Formats: sequence, C-alpha cells, structure tokens
Amino acid sequence: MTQTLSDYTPPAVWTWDKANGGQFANINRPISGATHEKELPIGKHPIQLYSMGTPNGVKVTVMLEELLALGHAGAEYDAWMINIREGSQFGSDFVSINPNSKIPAMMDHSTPEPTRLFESASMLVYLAEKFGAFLPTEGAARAETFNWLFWQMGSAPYLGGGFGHFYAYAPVKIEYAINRYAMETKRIFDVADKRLGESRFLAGDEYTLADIANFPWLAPFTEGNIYNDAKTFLSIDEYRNVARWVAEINARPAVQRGRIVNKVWGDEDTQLKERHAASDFEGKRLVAGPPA
Ligand SMILES: N[C@@H](CCC(=O)N[C@@H](CS)C(=O)NCC(=O)O)C(=O)O
Repeated sequence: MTQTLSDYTPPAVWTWDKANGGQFANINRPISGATHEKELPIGKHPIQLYSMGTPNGVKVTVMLEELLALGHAGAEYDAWMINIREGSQFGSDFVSINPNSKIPAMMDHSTPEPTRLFESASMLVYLAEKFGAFLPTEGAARAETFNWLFWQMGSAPYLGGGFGHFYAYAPVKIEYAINRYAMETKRIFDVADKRLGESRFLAGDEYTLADIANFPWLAPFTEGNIYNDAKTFLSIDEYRNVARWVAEINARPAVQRGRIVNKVWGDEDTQLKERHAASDFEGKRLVAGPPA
C-alpha cells in the first residue's frame, strides 16, 4: 500500500530547524565556513592527505597506492584522519584547503608554492597529470576516461545523499523518497553494467582513473557492506558485469591497501587510521572496505 503523503506545507521562507534529527543533524548547517580554529599536521612527504576512508576518500588513497606501486616515489603521502562524524571538516585549516568542508582534501608541498586540492576528481586528474599515469593522453580514450569520471561525480550524490540518506539514515522512512532514489541507484547500476558488458574497464581496455573513481562507490553495494541491506533491497546481484569488474579491481594489491587507509570501523586489523609509510600496512588484513 502506498504510504500516506505528509501534511507538511513548506512555509514561504525556509528557516533552519537545528533539531531535525537524523544521523548527521549535529554537523549539518546551512552555512559554510569554519566552526573552530584547528591546525592541521604536516608530515614529511610531499603529498598531505586529510581524509576519511569513505568512498570519496578511498578514491584518492587507491590512486596514491597505485602510483606508488608503479614506482612513483613522489606519490609518497601522509594520510591524516579527518573524522567527519565529529565535525573535523569544519576546522579552520581544513576549511582553508576545502571551503566546501568535505573530505578528501589534499596539499602538494612539492610545488614552488604549496598547491591545495579539493574535490576527489580534481585530485585524481591532478595526480594523473603529475605522474603521467591512469589517464590516456589524447583523443577518444582520454575523452572516454573523463566521461566516466564525471559521470561518477554526478552519480554519487544520488547513491549517497539520495538513496543512502533516505534508506539508511533519515529519521523517518519516506516511501516517496526511497522509491525515487532506489530507482535512480538501480538505473546507475544498469548504466555501469551495460558499459561493463561491452568493455573490460569503464573507459575501454585500460584501467584508468575512471575505474578508480567508480570502484569505491559501486563495490560496497555488490559486496553488501553499505547502507544496511541495500544489496538485497536493490537486487544488486542482477548486475553481473559490475560484479565481474569489482572482483578484478579488488584483486589489485594497491586497491586493497587504499581501501583501509583512514578507515576507523570494522575489525581492528582492517583499520589504518593514519598512513605515513608503506610499512604501516604490515600486520593489517587487506579485505573489502567500508560503509559510508
Ligand atoms: N564531491 C565531493 C564529495 C565529498 C563528500 O561528499 N565527502 C563526504 C564524505 S564521503 C563528507 O566529507 N561529508 C561531510 C559533510 O558533509 O559534512 C568529492 O568527491 O570530493
């Protein structure tokens, strides 16, 4: 039976109800900017990452681990924890890197003046160009890589802020909202599944940053470790080509390493709260990653 629609009528002018409930009510605000003074640590490597092991954070740690695996020593990095559940994204130094107050944020100290980076796709493109890897240099292959990279950036809010929010986090289950975003999430999976039915990787025959960007969002759905039982609810097993692609990418050691950086949930031996050296992975169990 269809749920009764609410009797809420929006007022002429919206005002902020601080006590609206929901998992993130304590950190969400309708204004940007810092809430407190907070210096960020700077480690010894050129690349300083301030992040958390959610899907958007994992895109960048996978990229950095892949670059290191290729032998690019300049991609050595310190990954510091920004706990978004505690509001660390609103600290003054973090906001001066990312005025949008979302992880990941990154600084490159190897440039004449330190370079700030926010938005995960911006970081992936910056790193790909800096090291000449995971981004075809010309023509249709480059265009196709950008197509699937920016498709991911446009799709993620439907998966997370839309479906994940209303299905798993909202204080009330609103049938209309869950239906709308379940439909969109399944449509996104179908787009990826059809594409992966015609090519090995998203941009073609080559593993690129388009795969690195999409993997951390699609894999947790196929593995069944995101948004409660979303895998069953959305019949994710239907998407056989996505499952084949997830398995191939997840077999890469750099991906397995990247998935546990800045992860502070799950079994203790699968968490690496901060990463400062390759040796930090010693004794860790590299397994499938996290809920967002
Ligand atoms: N488009 C951004 C999205 C980043 C994003 O949404 N980050 C989330 C975690 S996955 C966050 O920091 N949320 C904290 C908040 O909204 O306050 C990117 O790809 O970098």
